[in-house]
Amino acid sequence: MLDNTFKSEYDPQNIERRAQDYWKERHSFEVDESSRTGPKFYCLSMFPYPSGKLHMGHVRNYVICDLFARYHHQLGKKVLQPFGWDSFGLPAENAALQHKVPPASWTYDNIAQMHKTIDSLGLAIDWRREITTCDPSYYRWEQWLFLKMYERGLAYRKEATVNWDPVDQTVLANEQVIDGRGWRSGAEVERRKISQWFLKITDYASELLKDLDQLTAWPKEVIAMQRNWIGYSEGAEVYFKIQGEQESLTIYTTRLDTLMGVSYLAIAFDHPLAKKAAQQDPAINAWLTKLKNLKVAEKDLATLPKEGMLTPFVAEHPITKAPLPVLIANFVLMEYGAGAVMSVPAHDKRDYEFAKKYHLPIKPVIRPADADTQNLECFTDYGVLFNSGEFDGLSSKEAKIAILQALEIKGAGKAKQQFRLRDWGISRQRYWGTPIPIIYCDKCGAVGVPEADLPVVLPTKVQLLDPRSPLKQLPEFYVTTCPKCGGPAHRETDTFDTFMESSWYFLRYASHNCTNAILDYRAEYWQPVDLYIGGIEHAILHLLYARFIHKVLRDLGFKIGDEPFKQLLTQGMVLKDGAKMSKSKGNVVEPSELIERYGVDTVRLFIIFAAPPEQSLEWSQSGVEGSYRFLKKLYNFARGWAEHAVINAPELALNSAKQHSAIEAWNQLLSQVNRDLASGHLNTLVSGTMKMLNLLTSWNDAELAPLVTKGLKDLLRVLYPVVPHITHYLWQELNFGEDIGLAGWPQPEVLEQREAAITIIVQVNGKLRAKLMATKGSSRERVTALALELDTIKQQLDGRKLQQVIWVPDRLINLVVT
Ligand code: ANZ
Ligand code: ZN
Repeated sequence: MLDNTFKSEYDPQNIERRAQDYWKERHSFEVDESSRTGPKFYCLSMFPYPSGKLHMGHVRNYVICDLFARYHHQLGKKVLQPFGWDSFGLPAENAALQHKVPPASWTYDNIAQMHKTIDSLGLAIDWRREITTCDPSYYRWEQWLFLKMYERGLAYRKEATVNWDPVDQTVLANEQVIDGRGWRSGAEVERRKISQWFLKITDYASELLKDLDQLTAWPKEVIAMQRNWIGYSEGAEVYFKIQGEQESLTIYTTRLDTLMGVSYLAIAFDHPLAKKAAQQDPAINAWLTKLKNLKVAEKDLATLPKEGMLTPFVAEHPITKAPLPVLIANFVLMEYGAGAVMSVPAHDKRDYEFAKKYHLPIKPVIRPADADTQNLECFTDYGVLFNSGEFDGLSSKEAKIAILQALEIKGAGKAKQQFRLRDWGISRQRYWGTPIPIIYCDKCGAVGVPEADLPVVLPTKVQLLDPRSPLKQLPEFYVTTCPKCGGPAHRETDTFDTFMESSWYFLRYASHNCTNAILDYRAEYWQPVDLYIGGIEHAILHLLYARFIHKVLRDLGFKIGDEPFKQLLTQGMVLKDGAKMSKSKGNVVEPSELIERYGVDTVRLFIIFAAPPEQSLEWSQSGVEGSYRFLKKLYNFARGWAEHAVINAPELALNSAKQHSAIEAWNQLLSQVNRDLASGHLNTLVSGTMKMLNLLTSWNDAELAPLVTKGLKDLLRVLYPVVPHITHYLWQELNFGEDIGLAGWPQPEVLEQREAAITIIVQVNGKLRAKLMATKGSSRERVTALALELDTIKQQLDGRKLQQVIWVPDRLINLVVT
């Protein structure tokens, strides 16, 4: 009866090859919008950068995603799980310099290599939809999208600061600046202003904020990070008169309640008033020049010690008319609010430090509600006003309103909302990226490349000799004619920030082969992504940019909804000996080596079992071996069952108490694993299946044996999303069917309904002695017989005579004995 392919030993290599061949031959995971009924489920992991090697963090990401994809498929949904490569970016340029290979061939070689490892994972991916972002068929639509945004005023050019390496003569990305020096040349990095392209994400700031409320299935901390980054604040503008000046100085504050405690005003070093001060005072001029040429990377600016300088200007308090000094301070940012602040050292930490350093007055005006005065030198909470004249006694909340009214009457202020979010700078002075489709003409200015001329193809047969972008040295690329006037012109040689590619790839998977538009009805069908899985390091920028671009595409007329990702799962890191597993730490475990040795099912099982998906996973060799042992045990059990049991024997009617309690125990485990999966507790799902196998192993007598067939069918299906290969194989070998992936998901309710087992209390002389399980509606005789079979009742009745049976149907049986 045993098929000779059912090997005696667990042989993962053979099993996994067989399962993967089966899926490939049958195109099991290719999904079309019209095929198979049932709700859709779009399951996506963040696509990787093809650095060359797949690491354990990737594997964890894809295994978790694959588990959900297979599970939802079992639930009868139409599941889309695509894959692709985020293949533009700096590492390809660095590798090109180091190994003297063109970035394109380096990238495509890496993709081929990583493809192999991914294939061995046995993921349920629809490979027809594979996307490679450095392919012109992909980025042409990104260029199209940019041009649409340019037409609508959502893309514009302005001067912005970059990190300039004076030795390598090139702009550096922030990550290429190490301790203020160029990563390669070691030269001190300068800040330079050059003209760059920006996308107006600020136009969408309030919607990006408001729609966070829709994202109820995102981790709370990610929502908080997004909210902080957008940085909405409600405050007021106040206009301070400057003695002897026409124009007043506007400041932005969120603490109007502290107005009566202002002791000075502070302006940014690049504020127009600071420039004016510099014209009058050479010392100021010298200091500003120093600040301007400061050789620090953008990212280090915020960490500089706080410095300031007094200007000759004197401001007037709008209510008290008291004179206030105006200072230039390096912590005031020109880009935020009004580029100027009213400083209240008694209630703001930064103002306090600054006032101490420069011996400026400190005037407390807010006290805690439960104290007569302010006892801290710097009290930053809300409270009750004092020292504030007509506003004394008001709460901070009341005072904000009252002071605003007073200012409005004088024309000295108004309410103002503010976002911290800045427009998105997308120009990169790099080679390996999507060319920005713009042509510069002396007559017509910056002209968009006509749609018919797209894509602007990035030349790939290039040799990188130094870190400068070769595009700037390739006249065959940049010399062109103006699409408007036909005159001589040149192309933009900057490329897009690679966050551009990852801001819409999840839409393109659906419409992967659409040649006449960026998206089609299929993107509308699959949106939103039902479950998106990736690292927490993308909690802010990637997700924000993707949400933004999604909304832009919606506004271009695609019916894709307001938000791209319904549920977000941020997976934890993979650690080894407590440290992040990484090449630089030299503690990497190679996925491919492990897979060769144990098979991918073992790796999958370990990854799922070792930690809940959101938490970090500590690598453990003994854990891997434990997983292998479990699979071997499962295999041997199934094989033993096939040898000794009558497969497909009719399941016996459940008629013994023992069977009922076995079924009850089984149902409990099945309910538990169902709950675990629904709530994403994948590690306890696995421990549930381990208990299930133990239970099955214990059903080794004649009475329970008939239940094992059903149990094994359940167990294999529950394990299938975790270890799809071995379960696929056993399902076939046990003659349960062709394809376990199509056999559905075992729900405990189904079983409960069928058996409708209920608990009946067994009393002896009115005292509770036992409980038993019986089918609902069982007769008095049947329940009596079941009760008399119970060991505890047998002991109770030993030598006594049954006089009477009191019977409450479906609830209680009382055996009266003498
Ligand atoms: C007076 C004041 C008193 C402030 C006080 C705070 C506490 P958010 O919530 O982030 O919007 N500010 C305004 N513009 C600034 C700029 N360009 N650079 C640096 N700081 C600036 O913060 C708004 C607060 O940040 C404002 O409220 C202002 O200081 C400061 F007890 O005004 B506040
Ligand atoms: Zn022109």
